Amino acid sequence: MTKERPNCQVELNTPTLKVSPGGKAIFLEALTRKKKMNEATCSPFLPDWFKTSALLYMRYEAIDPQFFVRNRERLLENLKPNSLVVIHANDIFPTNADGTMAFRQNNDLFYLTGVDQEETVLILSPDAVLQEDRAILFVRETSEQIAIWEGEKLTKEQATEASGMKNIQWVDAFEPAFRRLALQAENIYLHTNEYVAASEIVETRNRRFIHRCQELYPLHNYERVAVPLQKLRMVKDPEEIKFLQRAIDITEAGFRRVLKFLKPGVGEWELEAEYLHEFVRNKSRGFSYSPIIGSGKNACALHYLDNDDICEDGEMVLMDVGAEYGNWNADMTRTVPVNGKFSSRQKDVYEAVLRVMWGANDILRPGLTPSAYQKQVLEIMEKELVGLGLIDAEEAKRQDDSKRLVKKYFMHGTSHHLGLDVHDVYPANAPYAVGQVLTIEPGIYIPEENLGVRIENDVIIGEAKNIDMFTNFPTTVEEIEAAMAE
Ligand SMILES: [Mn+2]
Repeated sequence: MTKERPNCQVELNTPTLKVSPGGKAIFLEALTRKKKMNEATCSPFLPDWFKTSALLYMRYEAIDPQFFVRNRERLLENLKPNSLVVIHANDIFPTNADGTMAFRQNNDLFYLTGVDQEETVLILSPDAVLQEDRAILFVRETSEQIAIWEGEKLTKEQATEASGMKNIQWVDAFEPAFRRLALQAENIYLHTNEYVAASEIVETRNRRFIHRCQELYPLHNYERVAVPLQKLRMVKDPEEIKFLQRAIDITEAGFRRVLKFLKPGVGEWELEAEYLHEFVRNKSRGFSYSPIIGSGKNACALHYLDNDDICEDGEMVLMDVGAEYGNWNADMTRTVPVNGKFSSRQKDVYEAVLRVMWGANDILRPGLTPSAYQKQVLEIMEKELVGLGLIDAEEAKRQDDSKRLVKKYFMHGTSHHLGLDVHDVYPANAPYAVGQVLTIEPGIYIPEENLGVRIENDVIIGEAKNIDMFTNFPTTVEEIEAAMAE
C-alpha cells in the first residue's frame, strides 16, 4: 500500500509492523526493512538508514530486548549472595500550576528494562524462594481516563516485549512484594547518583525510597547499585553502539542543513531552530542537551546557552549540539566561518585544534587513565599554542605541572564517556578499555580575538585503533568550505 505524505511517498510492505503506545521503543513483530521512500522529494539531509528503515509509524526503531536481558544478567553476576535490587523511575518534575517538565527515565532503570515510562519499579531478587519473585517489573496501571488524557500506557504484554521480563505487575502490588522479598534478603542494593559533578539539590524518587527503606528495615546491609552499574555501562553493547550511531547520523543531518543555511546576519537562535527541525523530523525527541551556539566572542563562554546574538560576517560560530535517539545521545561540536571562508588566522587556529583532536585520538587507548590522558593532551596543546604565538616556548618550558599557560586558552577536559547520559557514568579514573565510547573535544579560546574554536567527535575505543563515529562529517577546512559552498 502507498500512503500519501505531504512531501514524500512512503511505500509500506510490512503488514506485521506494530506500533506501541506512545511511540515507545517496543515492538517485536517480525519486520522487514525494505521500506522505500521517494528520496527526491524528501529532505536531502535525511540519513540513509532512515530512508530504508521500517520506522514509519513509531518514534524509535525497536531496541532488542535481549540487550536488557544481558544487562540484568551481568548485573546479577556483580551482586553479593542473597541480595535484593530496587530501582525506581525518575519523577516527573513540576514547574508551576499544573505544568510539568518532560519526563526523562532514570537511565539505570532504562538500561535494565527498556521501559521508558514514569512510576516504573524494578525488583531483582535472584535468590528468592519463588522462581517468579526473582525479577519483577511494576508498571503504572492504565485506565480509560489515563488513555484519554495522557495516551495509552504499557500493557503487561508490552512491558514484557520491551524488557524480556515475564513477571509484570501493576505498581499497587509493589509494597507486599517488596516486604516479602526484603525479609528473604540480607543485602539491599539501592540507587544513588554517584556522578562526581552532579549537584544533588533535588531529592529523587530513589533517594526518598532509601530513607523509607532504611526506616522499615534498619538492620539490613545496604549496598550501592551504582557501583556495578557504572562499571557495566562504561563498556557499550553493540545494541547501544547502533543507537549512538543513529543519534550521530541525525546530528550530521542537522549539521549539513545548518551549513547550507548559515550566512552573515542570521541569528544564533535560527541555527538552533534548523538543528531542531532536522533532528525531530528524523525521529529524535530533540537535543541531547541544551545547545550551545556562540558566534564571535560568545564561543569563549563554555556553557553559553543564550543563543541570542547575530552571526556577523568575518566571525566563526561554535556549535556544540547533539541529537537524542532512543534515549542515547550524540555529542558534536563544530566551529565554522559564518561567511563560508576561513580567514588565514581562523584556519591556523582551527587546524591546530584539529591536530590536537587527532593527536588525542591516537593516545586515547586501552589501559590509559583519564588523568594521565588529560596530561598528555595538554602537552600536545602546549605545542600548538606556542605555534600560534599565544604562549612563549621558553616560559612554557619553565612552568610546573599546573600548565597554567595552556589552561588560559584550553580550560576544560578533553574527553568524557558518552551513552544514555551525555556525560556517561564510569567509576572514578577507570582506565580506558575496548568498547567504550568517548568524546574528544579540544578547544582554543581567544577572547581578545573574538575567537573560540572547539571540535568534538565521538569515538569507540577499538582493539587496534579507535573507530571514529563521525567519519562522514565535514571536518577539515576544505570539507567545511566545500559543504558551505554547495
Ligand atoms: Mn561533549
